[in-house]
Amino acid sequence: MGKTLTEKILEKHLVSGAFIPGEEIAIRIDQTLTQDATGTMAYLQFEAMHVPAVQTELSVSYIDHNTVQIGFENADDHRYLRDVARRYGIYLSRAGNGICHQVHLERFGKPGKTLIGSDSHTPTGGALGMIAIGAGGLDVALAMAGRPFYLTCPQVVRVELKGKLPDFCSAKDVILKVLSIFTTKGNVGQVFEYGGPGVATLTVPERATITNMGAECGVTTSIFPSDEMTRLFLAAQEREADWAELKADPNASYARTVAIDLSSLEPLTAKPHSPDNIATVREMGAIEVNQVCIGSCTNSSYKDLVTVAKLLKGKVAHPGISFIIATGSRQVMENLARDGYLADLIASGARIMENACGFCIGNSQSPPSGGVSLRTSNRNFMGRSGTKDAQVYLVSPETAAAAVITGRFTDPRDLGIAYPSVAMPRSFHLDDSLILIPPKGSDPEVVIHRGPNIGAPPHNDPLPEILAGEVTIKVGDKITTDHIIPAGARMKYRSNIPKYAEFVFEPIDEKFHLRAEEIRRAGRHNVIVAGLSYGQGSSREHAAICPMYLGVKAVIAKSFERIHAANLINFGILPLTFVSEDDYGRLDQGDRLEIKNLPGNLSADGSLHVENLTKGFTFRVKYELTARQKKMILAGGAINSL
Ligand code: MIC
Ligand code: SF4
Repeated sequence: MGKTLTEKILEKHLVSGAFIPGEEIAIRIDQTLTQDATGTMAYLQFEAMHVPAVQTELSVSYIDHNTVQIGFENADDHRYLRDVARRYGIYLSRAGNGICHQVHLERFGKPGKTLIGSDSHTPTGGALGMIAIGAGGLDVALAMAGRPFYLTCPQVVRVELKGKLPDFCSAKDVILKVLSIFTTKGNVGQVFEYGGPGVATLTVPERATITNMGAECGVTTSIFPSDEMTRLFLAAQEREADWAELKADPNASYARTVAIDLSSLEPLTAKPHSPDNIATVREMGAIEVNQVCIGSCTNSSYKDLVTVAKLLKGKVAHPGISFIIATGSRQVMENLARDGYLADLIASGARIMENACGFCIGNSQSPPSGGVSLRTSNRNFMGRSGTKDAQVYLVSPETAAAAVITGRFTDPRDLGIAYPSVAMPRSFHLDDSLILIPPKGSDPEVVIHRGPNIGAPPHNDPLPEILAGEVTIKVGDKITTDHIIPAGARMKYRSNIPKYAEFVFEPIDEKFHLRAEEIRRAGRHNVIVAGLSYGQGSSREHAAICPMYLGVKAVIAKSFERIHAANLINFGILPLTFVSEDDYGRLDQGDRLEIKNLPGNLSADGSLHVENLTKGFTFRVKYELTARQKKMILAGGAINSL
């Protein structure tokens, strides 16, 4: 039997276990990436491991998320990250150089390598034929310390692409189609491996849009073969030597195959408030639009922006539209400038932002109250834009440009203009001067500056004998990490857990932290009850650390998303699932719950009895924990168990 590309790369990196889907494996990690919003905590944890220098082939620290500096906090984080990078042998991509995923694709990703990153969109690197996985900061810190990365061996799903994209349809429409098929839940433990004749028609940046948003499906990662297109992209980056041809065997077998005919696609959108709420742009009618944001790590390649520049040439943004552009990297921005397209975009009324996450994470450019915002980014969760009642739609750059012209939702095919086909350049103008290369190994002389907002990672106690719990909050399905611990304006507290913890569940229930403190003071443990797919979205481990800090010991959900479940375990919080989902309906906020003899019961058969003391009934929950994870949970988290 032949092998999938996923299996080939994972097998080459296996440290323990075998390629048996569903079983735990450990793999060697070649490359890591962090970004500033998750990186500070990751490096604080790395420092606590007392390893003299990073043990990977390459580790890169990016400053791209918290680049709006209102107050000293973010600037202090940037300075800390610069010092830590030099001290421990980490490359530093300075603020202004671009978004981690785009820059990593351009300058560092390599076919056949493994990459983990403390950001859920790390799978963007799969566009180059590498296994690139999003993880919590602690897992990345462990990889930098030379330890393997543990994951559930994935099932490989083949997405077979046929045909060729029609005019005015682009990679965003492909991944929105994928999201309409797979949705944002139920794909945990899978890898989407792209294949078929349609693959050859897509450039690496287009593939990157697709692998990037695979994160919205909740898969472990997505991957494309490394082929002639990959070679051309790497050659354009003067990195042809990094290229190798990689593909699945023709007789490889897959858990499932889904075919998509690119030729039959039409412009799509993800309606508020979920990336899988898909409709055609035509179906939307002529809804009035207030804001258009083009950029983010999903759609801000050179080709994306040149297409927009060409569509808008000679036109000015409709008076009703605030038109925002945030390019993915300094390289893209500089090439647009050198080729004259930046001038065209400025002439069309674009408000040019930094090469950074910016609007995507809601730390700037929030839309007006109740406003409609069309964005080329990857997430439209409620409130993420910074405006609670805004209506955010995810669209392709082509559809975004059409709305800039008309002020309304418009199918770009109805603009009545010819589609500007844009080829990927044979070579990009390259300038890595904003990447600081560290000295080989470590430099113990470097003084690490820490501002007053940077605290040590918090301590957790071992798991108690008896969980004397109270349901602090009961939430529904598809709760994202943006609900659990918001980003945007709150993100500057990432390095200050006591302060950041005040915002746990802020978008749903501002009083959560007060209740949690009260329950903890009363000597009880906080328990969160949730529906399906708990912890979607961002990889931020703060969605586990801050609840841990507030005394949360267990989350009982119908199901969990992968990165969040791993983060909960890393920080000593039990992820439990209902044996019978009906029991979800029988629980309410305030119910007292008890689980007896936790250490003893955890080592048994994978299920636990929970007594509802308030209502007088018992129900069963299950857990899927390996021996390694049980040890970690019992110790109160990974740091304690180390
Ligand atoms: C996101 O897109 O939600 C983020 C902000 O990039 C997060 C990381 C973070 O919360 O810092 C992610 O995707 O993991
Ligand atoms: Fe940044 Fe948005 Fe990409 Fe997250 S999804 S890395 S916030 S651009």
